Amino acid sequence: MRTESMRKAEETLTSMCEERARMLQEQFAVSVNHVHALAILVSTFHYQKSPPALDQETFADYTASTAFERPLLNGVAYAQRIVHAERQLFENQQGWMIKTMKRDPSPVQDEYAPVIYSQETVSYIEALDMMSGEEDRENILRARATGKAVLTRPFRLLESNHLGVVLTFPVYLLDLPADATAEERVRATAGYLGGAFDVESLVENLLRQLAGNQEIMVNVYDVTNASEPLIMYGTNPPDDHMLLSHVSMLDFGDPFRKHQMKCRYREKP
Ligand code: WA2
Repeated sequence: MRTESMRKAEETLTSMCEERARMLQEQFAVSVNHVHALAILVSTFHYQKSPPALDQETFADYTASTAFERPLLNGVAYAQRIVHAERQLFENQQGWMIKTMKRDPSPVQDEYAPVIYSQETVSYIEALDMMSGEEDRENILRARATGKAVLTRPFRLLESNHLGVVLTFPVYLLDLPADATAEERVRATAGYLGGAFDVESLVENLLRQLAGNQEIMVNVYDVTNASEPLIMYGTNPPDDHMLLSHVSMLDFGDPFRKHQMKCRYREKP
């Protein structure tokens, strides 16, 4: 029998979950929009000026003073596309060697994506070839072929080891028509502007501020593969079908990925 109090509990859970999903999606969206603007900044000041009117110090200053615009990102960086034939000259000019994400000198590859500009909060990825990590590499290839913002599946981020996802925007050497082919896009690729959503600590922070946080448990999943949901936030709860739960849809702006939020009461109401 559905009692009045159960109906009330359900209603409360639904509205708390919807509110959290809306807030998270909103903060995600403003962060993505600002990274988009940074990709345009690199295109404008690094590539449309000769010599480039951007350097590490300017990038670090600008990204530090606009960090409030990207509330869920632990930092942003720009990785330049370097093909093997350019590697020697590039390393001589930079005064450092391209390293793998495990911090070894990079072995020979067809091409690399070393970080040349970074926000100070992620300065540890400077000089690292972002194509040497599986998740980052997949993002880079998909971003440049589509011209769109793309997200990785949830994985453990460098340094913090927190669970998060990486966002990548492509930067091109020239203005491409909206209907440019993947091949044309790859050929025109200058590099990749992106950053990491530290979901484990920054989403925690966001949810902690909301009323009712003690009563409910929130999980976020990457459900791109419906039969194999990947946990993105929260501790995986025991599957107790006796507890009320509510699923709210999330749209993080990458049509290739599907996400959802699942909320439960910590105790039977
Ligand atoms: N940024 C920060 N921490 C990470 C990470 C990352 N990628 N990957 C793993 N841990 C410069 O797509 C280009 C940032 C990658 C952009």
